[in-house]
Amino acid sequence: MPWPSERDSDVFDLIEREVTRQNEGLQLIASENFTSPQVMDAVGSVLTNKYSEGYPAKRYYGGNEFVDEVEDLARDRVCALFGADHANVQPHSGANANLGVYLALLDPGATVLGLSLDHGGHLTHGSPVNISGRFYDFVSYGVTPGDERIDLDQLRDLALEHRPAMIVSGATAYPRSIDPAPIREICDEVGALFMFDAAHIAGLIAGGAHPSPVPYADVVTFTTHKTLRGPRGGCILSRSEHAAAIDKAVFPGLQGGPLEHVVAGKAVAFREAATPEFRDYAHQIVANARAIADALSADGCRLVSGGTDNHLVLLDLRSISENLTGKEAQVALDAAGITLNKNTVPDDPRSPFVTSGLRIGTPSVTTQGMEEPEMLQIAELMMRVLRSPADATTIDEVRSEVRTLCGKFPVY
Ligand code: DSN
Repeated sequence: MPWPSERDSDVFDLIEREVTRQNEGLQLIASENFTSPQVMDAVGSVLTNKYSEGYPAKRYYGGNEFVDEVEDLARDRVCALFGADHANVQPHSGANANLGVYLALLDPGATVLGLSLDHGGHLTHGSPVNISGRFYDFVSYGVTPGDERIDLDQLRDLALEHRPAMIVSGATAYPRSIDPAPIREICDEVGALFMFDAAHIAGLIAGGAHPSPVPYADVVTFTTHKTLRGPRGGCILSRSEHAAAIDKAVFPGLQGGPLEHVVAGKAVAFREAATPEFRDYAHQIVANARAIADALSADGCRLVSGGTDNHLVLLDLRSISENLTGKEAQVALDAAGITLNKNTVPDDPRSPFVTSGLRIGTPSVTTQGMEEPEMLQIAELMMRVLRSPADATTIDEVRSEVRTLCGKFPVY
């Protein structure tokens, strides 16, 4: 074989160190998870060698008989999992899934409503620094100042005023359930299409721990690697009348050759997500988030919206100390082996690089098998660091306790 026999230790030593980091620390980033060995086998397979532009039975190159079956399996499994008419499993990412929908269903410059980024939305929901905000005319809606839930009155008022072609629902930092029914009503009232970005909660929906938007929305997009626990990638579900336009937008409109090794990993993950064990898992993610929320609240912390219904908690650090920023807290917790991300809170006076909040997610620790007692311990460990973020002794002590806790729940 022409391949080098010498191991590329530059790369593989770093991967080994990352394995250790994932095993020995607490992974609380709400958009991450630990995918299964079978998903990783599929993603590491020879399917990476194949070009397969097009769709099953309609490819540009030969040799796709097995790839076609893999992609058909992925499409059939995800349609069955969510009760959808049609699926496109080729988007390389959630951002591409969203862009594919916009390309398929909107004219350039069309008016769209999306949740504002600092109220929990996503860059692809119209941020001016994203292609969505540059090519379409997005108008932002937000959460109420009182209970910090999506402000449906404001959403309706904006819809009546701007008559958008589409309303985008879904979030990346919103700790509450999103009821799709009233949003469908607003869409119908103003003649807008309804896109639901379920990236964060796809696994909760699959497991019955969050209401499904599929019966209400024209299109549902999601990433496959968050609560759904599959490989890194995107997916679009749609009603049949949008299927052809969406397929054409993803390829050849937006992407070239699909990553069929990743599509195979998605197929594996969709089967895993259809099991009774996954249902239990999805509900435990929520129970664990609630346990952390309750513990932090009991310790005097202010949580955005007062708690959680899903996989994440948004902690307003100003309730611990006025001067404590998300940036400082993230660095101190990471040093203690607790990895999560700084996050803006609604109407945050600080920039997204500094922030006043932290986003805490439970998908990964729940995959490890941790339950409510461990969540109480995690909340207590976090609070010790957050009360003394500059204290090296505290950070060392917490780091050692984190390693001991994680040692009881090995991942890889
Ligand atoms: N980066 C993802 C998240 O953390 O929510 C969104 O794209």
